[in-house]
Amino acid sequence: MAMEQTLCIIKPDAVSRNYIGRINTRIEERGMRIIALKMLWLSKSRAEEFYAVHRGRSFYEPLVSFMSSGPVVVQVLSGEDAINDYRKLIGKTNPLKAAPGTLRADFSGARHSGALYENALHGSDQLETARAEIPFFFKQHELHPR
Ligand code: IDP
Ligand code: MG
Repeated sequence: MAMEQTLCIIKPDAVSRNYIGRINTRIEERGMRIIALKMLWLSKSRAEEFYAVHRGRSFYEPLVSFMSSGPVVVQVLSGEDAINDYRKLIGKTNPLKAAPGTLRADFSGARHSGALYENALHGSDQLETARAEIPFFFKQHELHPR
């Protein structure tokens, strides 16, 4: 398996409920390494840009409002097969259908609000996506592979 880097965002629902540490413990216990991280508050226009591929979908406007509703943690994870491995760890996009024990099943705001876009975590879906999403938030010198 190849060493890969992937972008993780801990979304406002999970940050506001104080789940940063619990989520990152699961990521580290899985064997992935956090090689860059920061907390920031996305503007509406930055959130629109990040999710531009979904423009026009019914959930786009509420998703962008949600993603700019409070601080997020953005981080780069590294590990063997990290892109797919991390997607497995977070579970299905619909957090109410994610398998028990996945991060989305355990930490999403949707469990309380029913809003499906509140699914706690973002993860790059493939290599090309990761290669575009990581520089959206980090400069090369901010990554610390180890
Ligand atoms: P992903 O985050 O699992 O890759 P995408 O299809 O790329 O899923 O969608 C991006 C984000 O948009 C999801 O994480 C979720 O927050 C939101 N989203 C996707 N599909 C729906 C939906 O059908 N209803 C509400 N929100 C959705
Ligand atoms: Mg996606």
